[in-house]
Amino acid sequence: MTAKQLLVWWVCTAAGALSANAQVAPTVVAGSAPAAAGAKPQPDVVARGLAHPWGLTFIDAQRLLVTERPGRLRLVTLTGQVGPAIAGLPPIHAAGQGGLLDVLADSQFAVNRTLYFCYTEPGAGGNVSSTALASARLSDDASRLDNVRVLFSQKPKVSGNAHFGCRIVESPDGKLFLTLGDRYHRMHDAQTLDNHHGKVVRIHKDGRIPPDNPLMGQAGALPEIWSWGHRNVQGAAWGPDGALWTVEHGPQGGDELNRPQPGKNYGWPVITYGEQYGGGPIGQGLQTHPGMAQPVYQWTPSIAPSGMAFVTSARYGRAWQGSLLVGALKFRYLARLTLQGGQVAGEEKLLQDLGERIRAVRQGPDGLIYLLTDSAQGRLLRLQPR
Ligand SMILES: [Ca+2]
Repeated sequence: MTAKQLLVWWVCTAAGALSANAQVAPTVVAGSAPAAAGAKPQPDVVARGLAHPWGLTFIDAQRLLVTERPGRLRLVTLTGQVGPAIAGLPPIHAAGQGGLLDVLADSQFAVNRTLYFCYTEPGAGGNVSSTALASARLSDDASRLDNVRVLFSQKPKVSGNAHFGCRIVESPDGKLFLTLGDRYHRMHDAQTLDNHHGKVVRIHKDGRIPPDNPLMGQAGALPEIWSWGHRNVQGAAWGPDGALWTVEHGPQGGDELNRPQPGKNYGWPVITYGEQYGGGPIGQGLQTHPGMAQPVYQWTPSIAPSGMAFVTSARYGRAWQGSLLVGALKFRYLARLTLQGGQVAGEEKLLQDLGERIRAVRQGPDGLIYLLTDSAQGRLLRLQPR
């Protein structure tokens, strides 16, 4: 990578938008329009003062857990109280894009107080790391984590502080999906199955490997793998269609929305709609190849998608129900994708006036959408229907 490419990469993936990147195309509204024209939902601030918040999960109707990338987990209430750092996290390698990343309450949290979190796990000697997924029990007073157990560690641990992926999804049958990045300088690993770079993996809640995983028993393949050929998957959600959906960062262009199916290859870095930072083809410059799945949708230029959530509630009217919301870091907006027959029928750009990097998107128990903004003074926002 040349110095120019490195600079462009840094601007696009880490440092956020400079003025050149902040220019956005006019709003395009296709497919179904919001219920009342000119009455888009508006954000209100629930909590502020969060240091690079990355993930959130509700534990009851009024309280949620929020991660801060530097390595803290906090209890936040809908009345705006931000609690002290919860004790008991394992060692975390917080550098670059790494740190404490996603958190997810178990679907049975009300009875088992179990949560899952993923983070950058340091390796021996401190100069290598990889993404790990752990479970824990939140103490009754919510002050500490008990019974912390590492369920999965991405292999191998390598140097570098980029492309950790790291969204957690629980499927309705009680399995955990974890999305993983290609670690940037190991992008070719995404096409080989003896490692976890550029993969989506699926495990049981106790770390065991489901016997129906697609590569179970295949010589030379790691059995946790669900799908591969991904780049940096920072968004994931279970869809109302009963399938996993993900978003991943492309290089310069070619950010993707995928619906990862078991045992399928999503192409990176053999096929991509993006190019090298600073220009030039990646590999042979292919966009299609036999045996490699196409994305459902792609963004060129890159928006840098992170969190995502489906709107399943009726709080925003019929036009929004079933929409997929995707937070954009680089272009600083919230994308609302309308889906028809499993395809994207239109994209509406929301919250452009806010000018914030949208890191996480979740629907709360009240059916409203909650967002985290990524900055040193990050905020928890709630989208209010109009
Ligand atoms: Ca792809």
